[in-house]
Amino acid sequence: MNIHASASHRLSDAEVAHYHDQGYVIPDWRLPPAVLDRMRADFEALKAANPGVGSDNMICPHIPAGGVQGLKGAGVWLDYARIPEILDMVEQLIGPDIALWGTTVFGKPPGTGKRVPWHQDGEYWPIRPLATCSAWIALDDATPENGCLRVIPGSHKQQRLRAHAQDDSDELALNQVLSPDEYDEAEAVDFVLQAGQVSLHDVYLVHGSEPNRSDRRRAGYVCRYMPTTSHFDREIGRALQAKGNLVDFTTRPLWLLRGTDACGLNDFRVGHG
Ligand SMILES: O=C(O)CCC(=O)C(=O)O
Repeated sequence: MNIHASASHRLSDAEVAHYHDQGYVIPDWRLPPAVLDRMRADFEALKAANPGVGSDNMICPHIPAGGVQGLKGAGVWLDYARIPEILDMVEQLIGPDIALWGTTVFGKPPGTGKRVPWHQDGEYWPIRPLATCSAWIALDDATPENGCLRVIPGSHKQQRLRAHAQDDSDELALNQVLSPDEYDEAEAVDFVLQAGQVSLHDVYLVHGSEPNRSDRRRAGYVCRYMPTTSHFDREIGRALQAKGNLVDFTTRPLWLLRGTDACGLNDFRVGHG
């Protein structure tokens, strides 16, 4: 599917400054309604194709041939990760050399959708130096009632990974949990989004989300974009897995979406066969 091949969009200077200062931005842009409808239908198809995988955390739907969790994905999710307006905005934030290295649908079902514990993404990822901009696309309206994303503004600034502990309990959608003395929940900001809106956040930003206690679904599709000045280091991935990270990064395919491999260390062949 060719989504808006010729479209482009630029963040304002104020939006770029907000991202760098606060660690996130909710741009003044939204998905065209037809693309949103299509994405919602593709989410239904993804769930139907994967009855054994809970929809709270469906990892790498963009990899058609069995991603993590044995997920049967579909190429259309890669098309969504290539939406030019989103890449334009990401380019303003992380530069012109961009690799896609991951995607996830966090599709919290009504009533039972799980908590995403407070965490920093960098705790989970084998990228050095740590860098990634995550684009979280709302498939549904997201509010505090259905468990919207919550962040601690400015918590990315020290570029420091804070203390996390592992918790494999079933009520959590992720298992690395930030120590409560590492943040002040009173500072949290809710990302209230309408379906089709997007938020962009930095790899060091402290964030999480509450369970979905409402009768409305809260699904988001997040795409992870890395500047290729960083290295997606599969050996670090192996070490993270040995420490309890549930995801295998050793065979994860990377896609170079813009520019070149600036650090020269990234392997774009692994996992594509
Ligand atoms: O969708 C959520 O509630 C959590 C998303 C998240 O942690 C992320 O995109 O990094």
